[in-house]
Amino acid sequence: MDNTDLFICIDHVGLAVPDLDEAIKFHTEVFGWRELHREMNDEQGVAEAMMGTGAQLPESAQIQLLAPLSENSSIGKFLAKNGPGMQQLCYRVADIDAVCATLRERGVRLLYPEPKTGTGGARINFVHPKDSGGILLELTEPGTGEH
Ligand code: MC0
Repeated sequence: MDNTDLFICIDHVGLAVPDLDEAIKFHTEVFGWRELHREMNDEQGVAEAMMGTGAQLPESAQIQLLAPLSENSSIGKFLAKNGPGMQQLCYRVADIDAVCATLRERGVRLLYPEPKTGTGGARINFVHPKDSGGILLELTEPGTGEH
């Protein structure tokens, strides 16, 4: 893979929230976001909702509301340390295996040796915040069920 076009676009920004239902209510009623998709991801320890604007993808922006399933989960620990707020930035990729291989060649640490399952059956991995300028960077290759 050459220097250009590792990423397609920003897929979503993930917000850590203590309570998913309350966060969905707030973001729909106050900010006019629409709920596109909701699921539980036991492996990631989250209950999550993908929220969009009225536009169709790729114009639609997306935010992902992430509530912890336990205090020991990534979101549980993030909330305990930082309180609610922006937890991750997620880039969409076409071929996550190729992008991860390129990033590893460039000395970037990926959190998982192989991609795991994310929202809507996506294949996901994360760049450690220490290797991405202090931001937890998620990479997602969308599945067929993603909105
Ligand atoms: C930790 N750090 C962060 C951070 N989390 N920096 C920026 N953004 C974050 N979200 C920093 C800490 O401040 C600390 O820096 C250092 O990283 C180590 O943090 P820690 O608190 O000691 O470590 P842990 O145990 O909390 O682990 C952090 C780590 C973890 C990123 C490895 O959160 C993780 O594995 N995340 C990936 C999985 C995940 O986030 N899943 C939930 C979303 P200092 O300077 O103090 O040393 S699931 C999802 O997103 C799926 C459903 C999807 O989109 O499809």
